[in-house]
Amino acid sequence: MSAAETAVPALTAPLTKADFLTDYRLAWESRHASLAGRKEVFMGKAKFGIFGDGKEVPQLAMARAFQNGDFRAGYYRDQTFMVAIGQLTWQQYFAQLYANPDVEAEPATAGRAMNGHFATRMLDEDGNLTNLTQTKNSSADISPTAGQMPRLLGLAYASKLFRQNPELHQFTHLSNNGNEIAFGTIGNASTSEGMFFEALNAAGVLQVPMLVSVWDDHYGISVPAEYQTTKQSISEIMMGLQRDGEGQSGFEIYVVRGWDYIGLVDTYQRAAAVCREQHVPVLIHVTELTQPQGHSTSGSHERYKSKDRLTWEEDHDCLHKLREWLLAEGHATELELDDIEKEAAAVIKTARTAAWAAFFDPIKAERDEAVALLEKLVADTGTENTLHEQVEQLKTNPTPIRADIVRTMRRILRAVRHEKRSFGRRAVQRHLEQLLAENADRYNSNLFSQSEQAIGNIEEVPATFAPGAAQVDAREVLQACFDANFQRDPAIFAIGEDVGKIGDVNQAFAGLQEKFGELRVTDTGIRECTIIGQGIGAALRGLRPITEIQYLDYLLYAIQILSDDLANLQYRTKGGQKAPLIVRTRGHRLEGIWHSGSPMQMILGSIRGIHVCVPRNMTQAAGFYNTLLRSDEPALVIEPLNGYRLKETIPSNVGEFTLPLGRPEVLKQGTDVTVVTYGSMCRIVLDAAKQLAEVGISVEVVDVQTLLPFDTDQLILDSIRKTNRVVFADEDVPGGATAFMMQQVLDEQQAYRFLDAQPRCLAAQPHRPAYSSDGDYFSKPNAEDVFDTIYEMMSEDAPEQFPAIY
Ligand SMILES: Cc1ncc(C[n+]2csc(CCOP(=O)(O)OP(=O)(O)O)c2C)c(N)n1
Ligand SMILES: [Mg+2]
Repeated sequence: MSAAETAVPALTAPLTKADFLTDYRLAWESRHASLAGRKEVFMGKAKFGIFGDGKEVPQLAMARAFQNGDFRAGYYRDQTFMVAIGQLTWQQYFAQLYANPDVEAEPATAGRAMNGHFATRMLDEDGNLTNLTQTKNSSADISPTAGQMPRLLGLAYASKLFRQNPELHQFTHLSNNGNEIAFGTIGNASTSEGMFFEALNAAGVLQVPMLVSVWDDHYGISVPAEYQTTKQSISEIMMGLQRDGEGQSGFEIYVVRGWDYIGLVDTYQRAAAVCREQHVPVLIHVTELTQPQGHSTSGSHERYKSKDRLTWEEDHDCLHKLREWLLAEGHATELELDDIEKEAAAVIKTARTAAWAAFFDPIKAERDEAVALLEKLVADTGTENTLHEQVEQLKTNPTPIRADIVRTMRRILRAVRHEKRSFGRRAVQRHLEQLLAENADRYNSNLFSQSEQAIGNIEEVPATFAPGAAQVDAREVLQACFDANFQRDPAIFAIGEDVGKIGDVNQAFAGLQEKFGELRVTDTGIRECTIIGQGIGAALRGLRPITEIQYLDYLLYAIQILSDDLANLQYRTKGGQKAPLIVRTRGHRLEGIWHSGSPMQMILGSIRGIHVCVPRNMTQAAGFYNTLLRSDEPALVIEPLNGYRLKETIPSNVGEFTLPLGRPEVLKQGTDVTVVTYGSMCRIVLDAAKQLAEVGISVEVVDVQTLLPFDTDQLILDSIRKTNRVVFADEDVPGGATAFMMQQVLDEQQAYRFLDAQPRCLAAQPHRPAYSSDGDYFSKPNAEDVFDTIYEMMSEDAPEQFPAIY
């Protein structure tokens, strides 16, 4: 049933009986996989399970509309779809349930995400994108409900750019003229999230080929639609998005029952045609779905569903309905269908057994190898029985995990620490090191790119300055940098609030929309979360977005998606996907509670996997953009908000020079105290250093330049070796990024060994900064604060030379 009539015809080549039976078979394989999966969890072979039972039939219909080059951004119910498009095998499905960390066995996440988190591998062995037009693609799922929606918008937006921007037509491995649909799936209850509404509205504004299916089973865990959705119907309340007719902007909205096989197939064919050909976003509300086994293995739905509801679900189970229909239409006999169901069960049993063996046999072999080495060691040492006991325990453990092996080895090595370093002891130690390295690869690798374009591989090109080069407003340095990069690489585009027509609120893009067109430099609605998602999705598809968050304070609206999606994309796919998104924002210091925040610890704590650049001026910022736009890693660049109108000298190679990440710069040499700082604070600290010089104190000022990565060559340590005193200064709250820097320097770099004085942290007040220049002075660290802090340190050492001021 279509809520709006479209001119697009129904399926041209009708499905045959063989197609019906193929679908029926797959539906039952999927059902048996769900049933078996739950049992595996209850038998203790997996820790948690969430399955796609009750959602099989609509996914078969969706798969029939999904073509090579298309993308999915969905959630944990989509196993039937993933198998139907040939991007998941049942053995891989069980490998994920068991958390097999072998990427060959579990290509979606290498055991890192829990089960039901689907993804295809989009990178080759060198970390480069494969030909995405020849495969069916799924972006990597995340658990936060509706978290797939921002990325989905970006996947769809890329099609619009590929179709409408002729400069992109050369990238034939990325797109076929923008014909790709981004298919989204979401549960009914998850549509209550703000991200859902934000993404749908944005898709309507942008007119992008985004096809969203809502799997509506009336529940979100135990909470029914009465508590989730106005009028209990997402399609009804979204009807205002419905376009008025062909050529008008808006959505097409369809409602179809989840057990109506033919209705579903027809709907998806019509919906996909209009979406693909006309780039009209589509919402398909799939109603009357069920959850035969309840939400997940964490509970049973009998606790919260009425008897009537349970009976209704039994009657409306999409598999039972499909069977009824096949029989009623005479497409199959009872016997044929019984056979298919039985064969499906056997297929799942085989897949499950093979997946378990592939998961468990290597662990057992590892265990046996470790036991052999440990037995030798224990025999050598002839120590107490407890050691024998520990080895015996490991040896006879029927379900060992890798932690058991490593734990036992570490404890036994600990116990024999007084013994002589025998051959056996050395062998265990060596083996332990090897196991730790293997497990680090399994569980701690691929946070960053491993490719040729990894940030550390970008060639360093120093800035050059023509003699007598003009001093310009700092924003013009950025403008020239972006101009050069936009000319160099047609895949680069910038979006954000006020970025297009006026060239951003500080005019670093001024004139660039006129020059490069509206598709390259583009205004967006006020919607930080989906601005980031628009960038993530487009970057996944090989484009090079710069997404702008107007002020650092508003990054809070986007931090969730940066953290949950972008930051761990490489990690959660073990190098299977990448999204080299650059997030541009400005902050630290200007005016008032919501325009001068510097919540750096919030950022550092939540987006590991994304680089964080904190340039002190626009030339440094330009250097970072030049580096990042040549790399394939995501980054956040925080420009100093009070720096756009200061004068800077424009480098003659403004679009070419690159700044390495993780390398601090000594802004002023000194011998008494090292001050470690960044961003707008650099100027304040330099000012204080000048004043301190007047009283005979020599300050070395170090700009860290990037917080992530942080001083990879330990240059700060060199400074502290010389001064033996250190102050960490910034504008975050106390215990914020100053604490981070202190940990990096004292703990990681072990600078405590060279300190003659207590290290100090100088941060802002613990509240948001107040408005006005006085508000700034009394809320943020100022030059006098820096002066006093450093003077006090010196006074402690030499009170006669530096008598107390106060
Ligand atoms: C942001 C967030 N809040 C809560 C959860 C826990 N949670 C997981 S699934 C779920 C219910 C989702 O229901 P629905 O969207 O209807 O999907 P269904 O499971 O019914 O298919 C909840 C609350 C979560 N994963 N993310
Ligand atoms: Mg639901």
